[in-house]
Amino acid sequence: MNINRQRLLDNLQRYGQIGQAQETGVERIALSEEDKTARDLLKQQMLEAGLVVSIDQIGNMIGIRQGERDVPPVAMGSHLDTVYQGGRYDGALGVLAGLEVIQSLNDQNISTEKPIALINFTNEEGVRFAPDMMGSHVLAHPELLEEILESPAYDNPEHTVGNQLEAIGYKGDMPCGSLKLDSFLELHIEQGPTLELEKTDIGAVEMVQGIYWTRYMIHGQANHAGTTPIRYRKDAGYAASEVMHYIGDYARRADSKVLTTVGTISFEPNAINIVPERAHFTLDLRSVDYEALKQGQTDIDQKINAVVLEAGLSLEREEMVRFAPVHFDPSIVKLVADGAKDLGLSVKQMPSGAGHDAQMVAAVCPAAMIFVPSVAGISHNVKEYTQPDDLENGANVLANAILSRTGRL
Ligand code: HGY
Ligand code: MN
Ligand code: MN
Repeated sequence: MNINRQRLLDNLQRYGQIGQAQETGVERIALSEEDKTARDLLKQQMLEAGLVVSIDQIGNMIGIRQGERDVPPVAMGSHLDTVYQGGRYDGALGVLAGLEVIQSLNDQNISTEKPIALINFTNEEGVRFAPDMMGSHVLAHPELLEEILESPAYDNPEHTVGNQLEAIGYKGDMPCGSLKLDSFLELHIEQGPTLELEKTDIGAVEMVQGIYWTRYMIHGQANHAGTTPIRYRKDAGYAASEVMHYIGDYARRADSKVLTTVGTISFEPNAINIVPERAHFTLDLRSVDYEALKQGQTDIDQKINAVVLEAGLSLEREEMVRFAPVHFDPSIVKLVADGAKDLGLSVKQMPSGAGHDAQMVAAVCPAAMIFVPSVAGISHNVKEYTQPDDLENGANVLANAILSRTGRL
């Protein structure tokens, strides 16, 4: 089965204008007005495609296309929320290609034995509320719902996941995890350089690396920049810069198996002539190797404690995310790889550097991912781009994998 290329491209273009950032980017932060606008459009399109639409308690949007048998659906989907100044394909491709598969099945009057589910997961990016992959995480672990509904926005503790879901009208009543799934497939841009460099059409993703997110606050003492001799200073800013350098060097060692990123840092009171009293920063630590991930966290925490102790400062530390590496179901990975080959496409089995909803859903059903190339490997950037042929290829691989999993009538 082939999807309708132009309809998919037009829809990506349409969603790209919801929260448009600069020329080609998108800023559609989870539970924002822009997220609501995109959700409302998706709901309308799901209903027009004949899906039965439900919203669960964490705001996941689930559209079901009935099958001939009343059994768990084969699911596909991703996320419509983005990072700040993000791209138009990260997440949206997986949701809109899934919608396109449904629309194409309808156009071609294809019925399936098993039902099909299309899911838009809440807050995959985690740039406003922790944890990331939030909606898929709670779908897999419903016992976390109450705690995560209380999760405060980084920039405004008055805003919680719960009250912001209510504010946009997507705090649903479907119990999280109540829908059992047969399997799950997520189409996503690679967000890295591998497929383009190796001139390969499709990535059959075998695993997702582990992700640890930690937030730190170093406490010093505000003081006058001109009158305070160095030996009297309790300079939180200087300590933070020493730690940041260690963190950066840690990933740059020749034998390093981890990636480290300090993506946010801020000082208080943050004035040119005041020795910083407090330094806030975050650590994003990733590895395909679970032992290296845990060792990296231990080493970096030891260094931070030593620097803080040595400087007579104090430290606050909060573990935001602890996700172990996830390996996908080999039979679903094979479905992707074989499907790509059947379409005459080149395919590479590979890991994912980025976190994805599929890594959460894999806890409750067999799951895997389909990657398409990112131009210059750029993502989480307004210049994120994927060629139309690659978008179409990815959607066709998704369509055929779903069809073969559902059993075409
Ligand atoms: O952080 C990640 O890897 C994903 O984009 N949420
Ligand atoms: Mn994504
Ligand atoms: Mn992302």
